Parts: sequence; structure tokens; C-alpha cells
Amino acid sequence: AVVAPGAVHVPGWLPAARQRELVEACRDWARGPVPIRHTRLPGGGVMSVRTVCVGWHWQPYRYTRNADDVNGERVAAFPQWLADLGREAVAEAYGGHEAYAPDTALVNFYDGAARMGMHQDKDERSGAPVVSLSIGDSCVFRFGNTEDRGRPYTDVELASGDLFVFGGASRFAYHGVPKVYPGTADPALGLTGRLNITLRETGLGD
Ligand code: MD3
Ligand code: FE
Repeated sequence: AVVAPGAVHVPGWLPAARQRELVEACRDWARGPVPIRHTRLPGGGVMSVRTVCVGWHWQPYRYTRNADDVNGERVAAFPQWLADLGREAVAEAYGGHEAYAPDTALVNFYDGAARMGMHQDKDERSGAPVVSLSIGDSCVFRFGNTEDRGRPYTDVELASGDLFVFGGASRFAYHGVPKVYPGTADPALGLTGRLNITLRETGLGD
């Protein structure tokens, strides 16, 4: 479904086996070299989601190779299979074969109380699309406008296996996650809570 120009939602895109593989990969990344953590904001706040990064380390509001705000280690390398998955995702959403070369992934883990406030993603030096993959519990995803955090916005329920691609005019829209529905994931996934994996091009080069 096209939610807005450049914003395409593909429910149930990831097969169950692929979802389980991604859960395992996220478990590995969460262990290290930089362990999953609640990101501290410069204003003193702490995010309720826990995040681990792959390829580049995101800290508000820049990307680094080493997690100098956590343990100083270099983040895990961005695997080729994840770049391939990103290309498949963009091709599925937009049709045809677009050039897409994501070099970083942010993995967000939500427990039942975690939320993400309305924000824009503008730390990347690239207008390339962001690919979002949801796994585990369902949530309310709020997709807003490019002007401010308020209305108009559209609430969309995201469930396990859903793909969302944000490119073009939607790339710099405000968005957030006001609610997670605990216990809605298939128990066979072996995951309590919600995982969201976003793939991005940082535009930072090697
Ligand atoms: C629209 N993550 O990591 S995914 C984030 O579910 C983030 O964890 C949320 O917002 C999550 O920055 C929402 C959907 C999403 C991700 C990136 C976007 C929507 C976006 C970038 C631009 C526009
Ligand atoms: Fe975001």
C-alpha cells in the first residue's frame, strides 16, 4: 500500500524462516562488540527503546565507526547479505531494480513499554530510501508530515514480517511509534517484544 508518495507498506513481506534468521542475527549483534543499549540523548534523556548498530554506530546526532559513547569498540561489519536484502526490499516496494547500497543498520528493540517519539531521520548524508523491517509484536507506527511533529499524520499498524520503505518525498517525514501491543507475536518466533531493523545509506563512504 502506498501510504504517501515514496512511502510503501508491504505487509507480511518476510517469510517466517527469514524472520527467525533475522532474530538470530540481531541476538548476535546485541551481544557485541558493542552491546545493545538505551541511547542517551544530549539533553540528558534516555531512549526507552534499546538499539544496536551495524556498519556505522549511530549516536545522536552523528554516525561514527567506534561506539565512543558506549565501550569504544568498532561496531560489527555490515554483511553483504543484509545489503542484498535491502536491495530486494527496495525493488519490491518501488518495482524494478534500483541502485541501493545500504551501509548501516539500526536495530531497535521494544519491550511492551517502549515508545519512539516523533522525529526526522536526517543524520545521513544521503537521500536514499530507508528500509524498515518489523519483527515480533505489532505496533502503531505514526507517519507524519515534513513540517512538524503534529498533524496531519497517519497511523498504520505494523506486524511481524512487514516491510516499509521510505524514499522520495517521504524520506524526511516525521515519524514515531506511539504504542506496542505486547504478546501479539507468534510464540514460535522465540522473541518477546518487537524488533525493528532499518537499513540506510549514510553517505559517509569507507
Ligand atoms: C520514515 N524507527 O530507527 S521504523 C528509527 O519502528 C525509527 O523502530 C522506528 O524511526 C521503529 O529511526 C520506525 C519506520 C521508519 C524508519 C525510518 C524512517 C520510518 C521512517 C526514515 C524516514 C522516514
Ligand atoms: Fe526514525
